[in-house]
Amino acid sequence: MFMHRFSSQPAETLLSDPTTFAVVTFNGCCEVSIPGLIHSGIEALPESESVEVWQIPGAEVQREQRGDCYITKTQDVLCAAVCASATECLDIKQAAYRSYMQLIDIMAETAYPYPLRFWNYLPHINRGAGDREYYKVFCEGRLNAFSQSGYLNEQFPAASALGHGGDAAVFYVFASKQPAKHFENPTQEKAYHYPRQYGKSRPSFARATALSPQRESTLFISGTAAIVGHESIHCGATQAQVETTLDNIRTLLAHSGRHISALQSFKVYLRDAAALTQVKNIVQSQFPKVATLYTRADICRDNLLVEIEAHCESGASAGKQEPLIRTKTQTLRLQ
Ligand code: 3EB
Repeated sequence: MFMHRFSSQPAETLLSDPTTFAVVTFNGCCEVSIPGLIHSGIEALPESESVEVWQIPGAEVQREQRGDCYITKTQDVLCAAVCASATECLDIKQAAYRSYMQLIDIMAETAYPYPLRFWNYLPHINRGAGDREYYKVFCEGRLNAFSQSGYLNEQFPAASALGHGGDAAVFYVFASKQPAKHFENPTQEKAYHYPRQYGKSRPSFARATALSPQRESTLFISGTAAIVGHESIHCGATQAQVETTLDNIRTLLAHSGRHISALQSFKVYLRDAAALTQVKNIVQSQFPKVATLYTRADICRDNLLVEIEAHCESGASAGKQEPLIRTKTQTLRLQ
């Protein structure tokens, strides 16, 4: 249903196309002020495109503003985005709660009540110690909003949560008129069951979310990192973290019944820009056909160096099946 690609065209040109569902920029600016256009706050790395485009072939989107929220609708899906200012972000628990309540209210009002995927781009995500670490406090506000709105753990959708160098936050959601289907990774603890050491409130997301059964070919894969069980592994080792992350994505694809050839795009978030060449070499050699955007971002645990999110569509290209290739790390782990 979605066509996800990266581009260097001006946002206005992309938005003038009625099939353009959302345009997300990666130029360090963090703002939403036009429906359909989201400035993430994250920066693309050199030689990467600076814009991502979500299009829905055949659709005629409607764009509108509702209060602080900027929305795009088709017959089936909604995109809603909201920004929290630098001042609001001083209390990230409240800012996350308020922003999520706004997005959830819009989903209810417009009758797209089933979230498919959230993106959370936050300032200074690793600031603070113990339970006061910024990301953990964000998780408290997010869970409060979900709980108060009646969402159960099993209804949380796919998500990404990354940090940038700015001081505001942007939150956006893709939601559906039809119930979605959520998946977990059998080699990872469910995020909403992580042990207490990761904060007062557990992270509220699923490892992947598919559109309703009729449209199951679309799969949103959450930000994925070198986490096995609930623990970060290979801390300090970029190459091993990237390999484990890619293995986690393969496991999730297999578990959700998707073939590798369904992978349409990757977005790679790197804590250290200097690791770009090394990471690119690994990703390109393992997935030469997947369109990939490389960005500089802080990962929500300070011991993680890389996070990768993915989008899958199995349509026209689904017939071109390639053999499943297992990497050394995955083979070792499966023993
Ligand atoms: C993890 O697996 C790594 O809090 O929304 C990945 C995807 C991560 C989404 C979120 C966090 C989130 O726990 C971090």
